Amino acid sequence: MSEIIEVRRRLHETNDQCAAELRKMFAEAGTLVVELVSSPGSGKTTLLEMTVEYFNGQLRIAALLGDIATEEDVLRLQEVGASAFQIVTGGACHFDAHLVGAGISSPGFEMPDILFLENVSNLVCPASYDLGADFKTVLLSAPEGEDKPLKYPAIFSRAAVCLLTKMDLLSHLPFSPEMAIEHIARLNPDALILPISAMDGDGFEEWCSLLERELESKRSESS
Ligand SMILES: Nc1nc2c(ncn2[C@@H]2O[C@H](COP(=O)(O)OP(=O)(O)O)[C@@H](O)[C@H]2O)c(=O)[nH]1
Ligand SMILES: [Mg+2]
Repeated sequence: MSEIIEVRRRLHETNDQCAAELRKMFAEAGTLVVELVSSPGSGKTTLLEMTVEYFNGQLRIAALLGDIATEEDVLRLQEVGASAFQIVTGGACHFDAHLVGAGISSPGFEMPDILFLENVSNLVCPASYDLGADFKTVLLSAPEGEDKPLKYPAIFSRAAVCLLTKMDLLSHLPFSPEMAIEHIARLNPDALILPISAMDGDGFEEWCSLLERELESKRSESS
């Protein structure tokens, strides 16, 4: 048992060293790095598609997309004009910093203004890994239920931004955004919680303004 704990500790240490190197590289390049975490189907790729469309070429946006298999999401993002790279994890349920390092070494990758890391879809493992990002954003969609922050507290405690997605479905579901917000705020009083809908665009202006502010503040800090 103590050997397993020792191996885990060493794995996390090498991950954290790699994440620190990535963070330094991103700061030098003036690149804002945002990690997206959620269950499958909560709307991560849709959020990215709409974010790219919102900025309409004014900012250079790239994404590393994690899936166990397929390149479906890369094609979706390339279609809207983003620079997108697949990280097929070959069965692993999360990114680690080394995979992000490999992703940004892909042929054709150029440091963008904003780099999104769409992690492999689940609310468990991605909570434990530092990827060198500026912050984690967790998405909770209305069909998943407002109890998920209580069941998966680590990711909701560590994410600086929580997006409540698919708000256009509220009239069809018993989901209570107020209760979801209460659960998240109890775990993470500093989290910024934003209800959004990709169907009618609600919340996207706030989301994109937040990205612009964070990019500006990162660049003024590192200059
Ligand atoms: N009604 C509704 N559907 C959405 C919304 N956002 C995403 N979807 C749909 O949810 C499904 C999964 O979205 P996707 O972005 O692929 O989720 P991901 O697995 O987290 O990347 C797709 O069919 C989307 O069209 C939303 O705000 N409202
Ligand atoms: Mg996706």
